Amino acid sequence: MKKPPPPVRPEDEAVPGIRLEGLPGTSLSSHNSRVIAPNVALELGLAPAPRVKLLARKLGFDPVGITSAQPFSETEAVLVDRIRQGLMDGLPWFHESRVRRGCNPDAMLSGARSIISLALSYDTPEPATPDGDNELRGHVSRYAWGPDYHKVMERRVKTLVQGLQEMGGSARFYVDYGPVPDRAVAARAGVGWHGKNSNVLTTRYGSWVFLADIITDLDLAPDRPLKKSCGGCSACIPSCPTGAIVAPYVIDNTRCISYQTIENKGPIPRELRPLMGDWVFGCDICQDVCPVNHHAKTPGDSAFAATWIEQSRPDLQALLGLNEEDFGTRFRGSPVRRAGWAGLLRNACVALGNSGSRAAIPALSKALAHPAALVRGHAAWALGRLGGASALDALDQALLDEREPSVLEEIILAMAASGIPSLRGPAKQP
Ligand code: B12
Ligand code: SF4
Ligand code: SF4
Repeated sequence: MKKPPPPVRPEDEAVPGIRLEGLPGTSLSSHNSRVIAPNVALELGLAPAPRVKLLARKLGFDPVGITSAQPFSETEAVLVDRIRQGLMDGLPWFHESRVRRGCNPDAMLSGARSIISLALSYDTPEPATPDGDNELRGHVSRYAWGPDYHKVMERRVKTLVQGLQEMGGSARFYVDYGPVPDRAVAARAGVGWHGKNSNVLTTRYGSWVFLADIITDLDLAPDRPLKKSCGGCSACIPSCPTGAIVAPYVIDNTRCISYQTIENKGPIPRELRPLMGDWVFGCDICQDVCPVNHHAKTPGDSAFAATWIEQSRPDLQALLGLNEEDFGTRFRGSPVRRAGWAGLLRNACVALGNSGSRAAIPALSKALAHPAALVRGHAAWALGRLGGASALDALDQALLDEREPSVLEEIILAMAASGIPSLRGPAKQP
């Protein structure tokens, strides 16, 4: 007797009602092994929107949604207001003219009719910590465990753009870096909904998705926004250690650990350092606590999988010992590169200072002689936070050798924090 076909799993349905399994040119048996054949959907005689979605699903994007190229007027007003309130401070490139352009698709592609919103999940398993591991380890946010998502997504988006061109359309795409408000596009296209931690949440993958957009002059039938919200949940708001979620859906950029560890190239404000824990690149706390993420069980794209514990939980002392060349080699093709050599070592100092472990003192003492003043200053802070005689000895020596005023200030404050008598000022008379 002939075996009945296997039941259609939800993830095999690219477009409701269109079963992909068994169609020529599709290979969805393994979630990530797609055979790319842009002409297949054309051969099937599908309408343009499902045709585009089928191609996108075959490239691994999920969910995929379409919205019109109408201006994002409400978003524009929200974003301009955030800039004016100082909530986007620290990102000089995020200015009003960029927002106005990004919220008006026609300004980016003349004759724009539709926008395709593409999500790609990076929710991959974390490598196991080796048995008996005693290293002081930091945290890298999940999105940066694997290769740079811009590159991974760009390759696939370009194939989709090629498909749109074959359908007679012009297209312009953005993978994160453009002025397009990716989350607002995704929400309007029904890809997900706005969470109170400001991330877009999807049904299958929670918020563990990257977003990209293609603006096209093709007329594609739009999807509707999802009728979903966080409801009564607000777990992410108190979870943020730096108080960066100042209200539901509102992030104060400069309080966010993600900004401080990745985008800020200067000193980290002293009042934030003790609150940053062991995050050395990005931060996932407000996503880790999210119940939608706990319920999302669909595995993400294996292109982002980490194979080595150092990718997700790096040895902090080893990071601090990297020279510039080692940094370049180790983080080639990784999003972590964006922090820069000195920036990453600065972050490692803060994480070691927060570790509470005096085992970090020798590595931090050595970092007091680092060529970058940024690293020396944060090493001093960390030594002051850890305290103890050997930390104070190292700071005392550095006080004599240091010439850079900003580092001298860190050293003096660190010594004062540790209570070294000579820096406390004259003793009070009884
Ligand atoms: C600038 C930026 C940052 C900044 C500022 C973060 C921020 N909250 O805006 C910093 C460096 C801090 C950052 C951090 C992160 N980022 Co970032 N970032 C961007 C970037 C370039 C622009 C975002 C932006 O426009 N911000 C301005 C704010 C005001 O916009 P918004 O968050 O969309 O605001 C919306 C909501 O507030 C909503 N809203 C307002 N009021 C209300 C009221 C109600 C009732 C509702 C329902 C909604 C709502 O409307 C607004 C407009 O859409 C985008 C890429 C892009 N081109 O869009 C990536 C992007 C947002 N980042 C991304 C990621 C992955 C992150 C991190 C998770 C990385 C990490 N692990 O460290 C963190 C998350 C921090 C957080 N909780 O937001 C992804 C988000 C994917 C997703 N699922 O949402 C994006 C889309 C990049 C990408 N293409 O994949 N990021
Ligand atoms: S990413 Fe971290 S610091 Fe930023 S809002 Fe979320 S919990 Fe707060
Ligand atoms: S933790 Fe709760 S409030 Fe925050 S994004 Fe997730 S569901 Fe929404």
